[in-house]
Amino acid sequence: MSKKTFRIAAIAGDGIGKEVMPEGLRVLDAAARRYGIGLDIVEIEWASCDYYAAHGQMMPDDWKQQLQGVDAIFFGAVGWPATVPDHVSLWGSLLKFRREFDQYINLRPVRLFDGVPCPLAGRKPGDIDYLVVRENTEGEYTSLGGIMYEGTDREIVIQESVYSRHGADRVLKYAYELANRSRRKRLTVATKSNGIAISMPWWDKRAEAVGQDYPDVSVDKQHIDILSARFVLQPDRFDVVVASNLFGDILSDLGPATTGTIGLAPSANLNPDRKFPSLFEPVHGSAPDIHGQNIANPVAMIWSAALMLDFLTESQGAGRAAHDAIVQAIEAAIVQGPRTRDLGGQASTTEMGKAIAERVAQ
Ligand code: GGG
Repeated sequence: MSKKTFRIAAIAGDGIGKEVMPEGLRVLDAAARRYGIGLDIVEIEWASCDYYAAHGQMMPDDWKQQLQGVDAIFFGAVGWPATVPDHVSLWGSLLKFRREFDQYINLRPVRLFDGVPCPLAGRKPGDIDYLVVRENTEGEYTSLGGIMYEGTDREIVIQESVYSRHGADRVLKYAYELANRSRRKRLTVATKSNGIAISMPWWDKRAEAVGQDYPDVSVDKQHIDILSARFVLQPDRFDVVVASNLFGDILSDLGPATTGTIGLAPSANLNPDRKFPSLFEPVHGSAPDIHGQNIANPVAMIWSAALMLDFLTESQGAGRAAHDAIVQAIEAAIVQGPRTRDLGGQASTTEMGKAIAERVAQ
């Protein structure tokens, strides 16, 4: 039987996306060679604010056709607010991918690595190790609404949130499945059913209904405010956390911040049905403040590459081995160096990327 070659669209995007992408590709190449995984990388310039400056839109009209036959998208970062408003760049690229490719799961692992100074006093590796499952196609992220009496002192703005039973149930089911396979079998459901009095009690009810099929999973519904405080005060009580689009976005920046730096946090935007390509990207954005200096931490991009290989191979054989080797190489590089500045070192993005790639290749 001939070996499958995976076709990957590499989209660096904006800002530090262009600096961490080469390191992600370097490590992917090292892993593919070592484990005999066929990769065909297609580098794409659009889905960036540079493309917008030249064409007045983030992506070409035929972007979907151009991605035909692609197995996954490896994405850097989007946003360059000096030239394109953030909501225009986000809705014109990343959110289009998530919606049109029905990437309804945004899986964001949060983990404290050995060797990283933890901002939470007394916490050690193992104390912070959980998964945030963010609903990724609906919720608070909508363009439904409008402004009335604009520019007057009677100005009114309405912005709708949208939750469907189909959308909530499928992300809850995914989170229950993960919790059921986890060591602690614990699921935390982020909610705000005391204040957001229609959609959040409904979300709680869907969590109960879907949970009927998972009697071994213990479920804890927590309001988003206290849940955020507990991410800081009691991170060891979390295992799998499921949240709406906005709550999940906030939690998955807060969680990594408690593990030292958001520069470590990867994410997988998944279409678990595998009908469309999934997208793998660091949680961090384009960071215009540090762009162009070759100092950004490439780990989030590199860890996202590991998640991509794991997903593409359905956690089997060479893909699983490559995933594990990349994560081990990240851990070793963090402990032994070289480390980027956010980890207390002086290394450049390139030096850290090379150090991880060399370990993967060994
Ligand atoms: N690599 C992630 C990225 O570029 N994020 C930009 C951003 O603002 N994302 C918002 C979101 O994930 O909803």
